[in-house]
Amino acid sequence: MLALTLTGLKLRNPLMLAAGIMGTTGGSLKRVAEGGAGAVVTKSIGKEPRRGHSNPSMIEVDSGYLNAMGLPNPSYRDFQGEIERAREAGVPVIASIFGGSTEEFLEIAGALRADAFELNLSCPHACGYGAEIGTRPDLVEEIARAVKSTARSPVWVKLTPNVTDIKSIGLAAQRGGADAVVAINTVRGMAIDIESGYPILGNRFGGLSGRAIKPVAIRCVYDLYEALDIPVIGVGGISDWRDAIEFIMAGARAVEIGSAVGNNINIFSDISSCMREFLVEKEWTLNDIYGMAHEL
Ligand code: RRO
Repeated sequence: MLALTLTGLKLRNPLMLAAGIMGTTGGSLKRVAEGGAGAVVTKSIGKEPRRGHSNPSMIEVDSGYLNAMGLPNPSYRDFQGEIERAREAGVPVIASIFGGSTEEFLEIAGALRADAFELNLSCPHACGYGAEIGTRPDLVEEIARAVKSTARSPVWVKLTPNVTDIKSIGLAAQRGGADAVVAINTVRGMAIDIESGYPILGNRFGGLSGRAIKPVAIRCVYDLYEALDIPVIGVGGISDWRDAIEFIMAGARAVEIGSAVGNNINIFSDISSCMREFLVEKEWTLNDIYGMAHEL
């Protein structure tokens, strides 16, 4: 009852692990898949190994987390084995990839094999990467087009909410041939230690995730659903089954869950059983609730 086909991938349910959480090793991705996820997305992988920003790189704040991990990753050259191990769980494995140029994206997408690619054009705090590229529609279109023209797997583009008009970026991804957009990455933020007067994060600034950003994400998904023809994948602050339903009603074909996995690794099976019960009680299908909030 929750199964769907998303950009050609068969998912047993619309609940996926978001990039950045438990996504660095095949073992942890596999464990999340065994906890009921319909698909899993890896930590963002780049061309060269990176240690990331200095600590503290993740802190808890009111209703969420602030992170400035700084794209730590082992490089795509050392990552295929992790994807293969994750695939043992039998669900699609999506490689989140980042680059500083079209050529870098092409190099990585050309070398890695995954069930889909999620292009990270939205990390809010990495010089030369992520949102520095993803706030420019011309570059988003160019990168989406280049990767799509060579990749053997579907191409998703993950969008930043830190723009005036997310629809214009989503439309650029669609023009470039992206198969789906993913909304949203973290919201720019920072915290200051009042005893010392210093910013707390090693990088000073970071990205806010968790419950606090859900209304921002819902609005982005709602707007993108109206503007685009390709599917929108919703992410941002999902903590329980009601949140997942809300995203689908806003227009998300599927959702990704990140911060909340830290508190409950079996959140995917918990949410899917509650979603099933809700749909049965209401006599609705997944399709019935998809975009329901637009049917006014
Ligand atoms: O690694 C990070 O610091 C990071 C990434 Br790649 C991202 O896309 N979003 C985020 O909040 N942190």
